Amino acid sequence: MAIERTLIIVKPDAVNRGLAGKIISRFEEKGLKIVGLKMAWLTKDVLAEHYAHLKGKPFFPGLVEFMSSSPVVLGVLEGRNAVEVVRLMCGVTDANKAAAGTIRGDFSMSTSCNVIHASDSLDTANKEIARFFRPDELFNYDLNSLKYLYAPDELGR
Ligand code: FUP
Repeated sequence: MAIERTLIIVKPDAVNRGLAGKIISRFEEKGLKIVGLKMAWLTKDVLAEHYAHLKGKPFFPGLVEFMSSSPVVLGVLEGRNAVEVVRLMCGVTDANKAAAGTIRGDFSMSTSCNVIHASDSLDTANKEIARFFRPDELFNYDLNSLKYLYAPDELGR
């Protein structure tokens, strides 16, 4: 299994309900590495591109309206099999059917206001990351928890 990168969007409902930190924490606790993180107010144009596969659905105009109603938090997460892992952590689209313990299952009762977006395949992830992040907004670094839990002298170095 390869190390992958995937895109998440903490949606306007989650940002406005004060859940952004909690949701991002879940991914950190799981062991996914944050390699990109920012806040942005998405335009209707970029959302039309992002949700192009849903154009023509009756809920499409409402979806674009909702997603552009406030700033969102965008993240790129890295880890082993990250695309599938993050999708499993999010749960199914209809939050009422999402399993307890998933992010949608725990934080939403809606199909539309379902708190989080996550890329659905590696191919989509690559396109979505490029859509929302410039290369210089993504960071290559080693997760080194020990180094940041203690000062060098506390480790006897
Ligand atoms: P998902 O991959 O789980 O985010 O689901 P989709 O790509 O099928 O849908 C994208 C977004 O469209 C959902 F997150 C919410 C919205 N949507 C609705 O509002 N109503 C629906 O019936 C289906 C999707």
